[in-house]
Amino acid sequence: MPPHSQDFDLKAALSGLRAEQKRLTAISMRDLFAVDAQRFERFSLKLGDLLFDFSKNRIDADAMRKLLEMAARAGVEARRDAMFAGAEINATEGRAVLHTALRNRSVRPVMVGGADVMPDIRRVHAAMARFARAVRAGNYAVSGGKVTDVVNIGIGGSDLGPAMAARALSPYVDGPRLHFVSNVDGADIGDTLNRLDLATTLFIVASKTFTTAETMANASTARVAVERAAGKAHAARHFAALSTNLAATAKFGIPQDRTFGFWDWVGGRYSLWSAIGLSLMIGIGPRRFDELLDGAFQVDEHFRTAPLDRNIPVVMALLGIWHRNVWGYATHAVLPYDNRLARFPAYLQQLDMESNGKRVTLANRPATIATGPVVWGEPGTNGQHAFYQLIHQGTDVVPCDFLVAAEPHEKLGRHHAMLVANCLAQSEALMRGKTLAEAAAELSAAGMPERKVRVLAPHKTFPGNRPSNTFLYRKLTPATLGALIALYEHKVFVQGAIWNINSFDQWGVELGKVLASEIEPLLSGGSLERRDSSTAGLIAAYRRLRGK
Ligand code: G6Q
Repeated sequence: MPPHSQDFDLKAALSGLRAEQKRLTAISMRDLFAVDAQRFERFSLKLGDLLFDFSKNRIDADAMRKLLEMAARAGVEARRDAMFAGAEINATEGRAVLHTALRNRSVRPVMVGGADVMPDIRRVHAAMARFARAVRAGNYAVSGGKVTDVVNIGIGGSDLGPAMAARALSPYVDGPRLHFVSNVDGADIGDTLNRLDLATTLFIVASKTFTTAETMANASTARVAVERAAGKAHAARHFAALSTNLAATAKFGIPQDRTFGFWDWVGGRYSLWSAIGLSLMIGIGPRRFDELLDGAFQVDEHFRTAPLDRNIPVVMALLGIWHRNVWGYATHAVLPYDNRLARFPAYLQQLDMESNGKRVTLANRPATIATGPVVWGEPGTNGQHAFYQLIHQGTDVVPCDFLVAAEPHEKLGRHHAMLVANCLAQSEALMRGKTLAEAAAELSAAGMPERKVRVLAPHKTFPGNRPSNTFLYRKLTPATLGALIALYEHKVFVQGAIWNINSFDQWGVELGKVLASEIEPLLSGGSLERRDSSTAGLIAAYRRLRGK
């Protein structure tokens, strides 16, 4: 990983930015718009059909210039180039980071350790496409005939991507029905098995390592159920595997021709583009899947080549750092006005929080400034009737990303116009707010006595100046989805580069896994001496409730 450029001092850069913040604290966003008729043009960027409006943030040209200087001095471009070139930028795991190679739609080779990885990528992609076509056409039959349902069994990066995308692209799903089982809670696999005809169901066991406890438990439960329904001899045909651990897939009994591999340089949360996308590919077909890759590739090319100030993921990242490190906002809301993007916030939650939830830098020292924010969100307009109260009037400021399509998939009267109007209204309300004087004037105009106006007006005041970005795209197609995901991937990358952290490991998930394997046998008995009194007390109470 190329280090931060020698002369780059993040703390000094942030303190320079704090001076800009101080200046901007005295200017409302209303004023920023009032004094600059070109503000929208100046603070928005386009990529194909996609418009990224970031004008409703508390920034101006001077602050933006300093942010861009920071990115340049931190060596973001060199790090980006190192990632695309297959350098071992995942330093703690000694791996390259090449999800971009999976959607490299050009003829450019991508070299890892002196070898071009593209032929292998194309080989697996072609095998996936052949299999997907055979399943969709009914040429790959299971014990009960044509496959009607596909269940992806995986968790984390081996679930969230295809599950989120299958929902986002449901208008394009014209193959078998898709289901996703991830949780080790038996309710997940139990409910899924109960509603399926197992004789016509294909299970795809998706696990990079093929050792993940939850996935292995769910896969074994599914196999027992299929063996019972279809007979041992026919059960194997109901399974396919997606993994880098081909020895383990063979041991599970999945033959090589139904095992689709990938590589250690594909991080779990970046793996939708690899074999992990097979369930989605079966659902929407290889051609639509390729469109997803095309959309991501378009963003990769943009990220690789656009100057920093025209580079959408770079600007997204810098605004995030502006909010997190300069203004001190700890969370970031993703609010899609696109109901099918219901799982997009959860997907981005993993992408961002697992990547940048780090407290040690690449210099192996504790991070002394805040890193990744808490990412959360729900689709609008539902959220408006739930948590937006806090976003508008709470004591914390929550920067928001709004996402909305110009064109719906449904032609249903006013629905889409209502949806879009609500989306735009929210960002306008957050930006403008309503002053005490305006609130009071409204109440007085409605005939409220002065004494009551004085009491009620503060409650009806909105501070405004609350930042948001808006993504407006033509329609939620596979290409649009691919582009949106890639934009956020690269945003997270740029932030990690500036914070000088490794965005591609996730050691923080390990400790809990180890403790769970210690605790599981204790649930049915044994000494609790080594546990703290809370954990011991909870285990004892559990045993009593279970009569153990
Ligand atoms: C993602 C993480 C994690 C991973 C799951 C599943 O970046 O590493 O979410 O994807 O733990 O791992 P397997 O694919 O190995 O089962």
